[in-house]
Amino acid sequence: MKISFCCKDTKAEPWLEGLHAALPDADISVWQPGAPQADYAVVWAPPQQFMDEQPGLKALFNIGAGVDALMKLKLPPQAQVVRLDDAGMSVQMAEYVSQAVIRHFRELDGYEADMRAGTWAFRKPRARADFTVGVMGLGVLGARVAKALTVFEFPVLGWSRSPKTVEAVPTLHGSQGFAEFLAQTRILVNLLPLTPETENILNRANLSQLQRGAYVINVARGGHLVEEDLLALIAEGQIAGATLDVFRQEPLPAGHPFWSEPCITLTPHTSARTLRDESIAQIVGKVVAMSRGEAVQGMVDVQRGY
Ligand code: NDP
Ligand code: OXD
Repeated sequence: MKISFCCKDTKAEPWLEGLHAALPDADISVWQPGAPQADYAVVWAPPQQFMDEQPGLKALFNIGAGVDALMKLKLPPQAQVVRLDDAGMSVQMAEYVSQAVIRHFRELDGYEADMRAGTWAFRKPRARADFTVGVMGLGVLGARVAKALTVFEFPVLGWSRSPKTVEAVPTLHGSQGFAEFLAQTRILVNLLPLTPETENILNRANLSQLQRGAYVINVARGGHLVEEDLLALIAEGQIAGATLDVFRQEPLPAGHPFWSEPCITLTPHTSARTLRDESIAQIVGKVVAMSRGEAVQGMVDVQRGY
């Protein structure tokens, strides 16, 4: 079995070591232009040339949950696309989003600023019931985040494309449920995949339907958010602020207005990192299963785009 590794911005050696250790009989190497045909590929944002030169690939294992970069390419005709299916990401996402929700709800940025200024002062406790958290996307990550927030007794509401059941979380779905979802939401968490249907979904028209003073947490993709609309809505007071982990251009360019907007908390696409050991174990398990003709979890529907 031949496996090709083609992952942008990823140190290859430890991945190759881990894959070799688990699959000692496989021929595993970093892809170079002109390399021989592989059976399977481990990829992150590969170039089109890779796809063009590897028409015989049986499966592409994406070392992330989001496959939007892959969906922009013309893929080998028979290749199945397999995403990371949690692999240690959902607990990270649950802790990141919970801290962002709690930090906003408990006004911790304000307290920190007060204390730094030498001011010992109290703010009136806010009513949890007024802070419904709306989670867009109830997949592997969104469902875990929604459940985690119920532990802190926030009212949580979920929204997905098709009807979904998440324990203790009321849900809405589709375009028919979207207006009601937005109207009830005070803290909006985006965990949708980036597809033609969801691109720019965090725009003026939709964000204006949130409760006044709403807060936005975008941990999915920068392409979901119309950045100038968010900045304008913050200036107008419709949106109180945001926590943003993902951006249209990454790294966020110097001089971008987000750097200096005090109501926006920024992190560098780090809310749920790919964990190498967990990911290698998952990919190896799936390579073995697929080579035996068995079904695996985390198959991407290329038509749907996620
Ligand atoms: P999943 O594919 O498991 O879930 C996607 C969810 O979004 C599903 O509930 C799906 O609905 C819903 N959805 C898709 N399209 C629409 C639509 N048009 N309208 C309404 N709902 C829709 O994805 P994950 O939970 O694993 O990951 C979500 C995203 O998080 C990834 O695509 C990636 O972009 C991002 N991510 C970011 C990371 C970071 O570090 N910032 C790390 C990892 C992922 P249905 O259930 O009906 O199919
Ligand atoms: C992912 C990511 O999609 O890291 O896994 O953003």
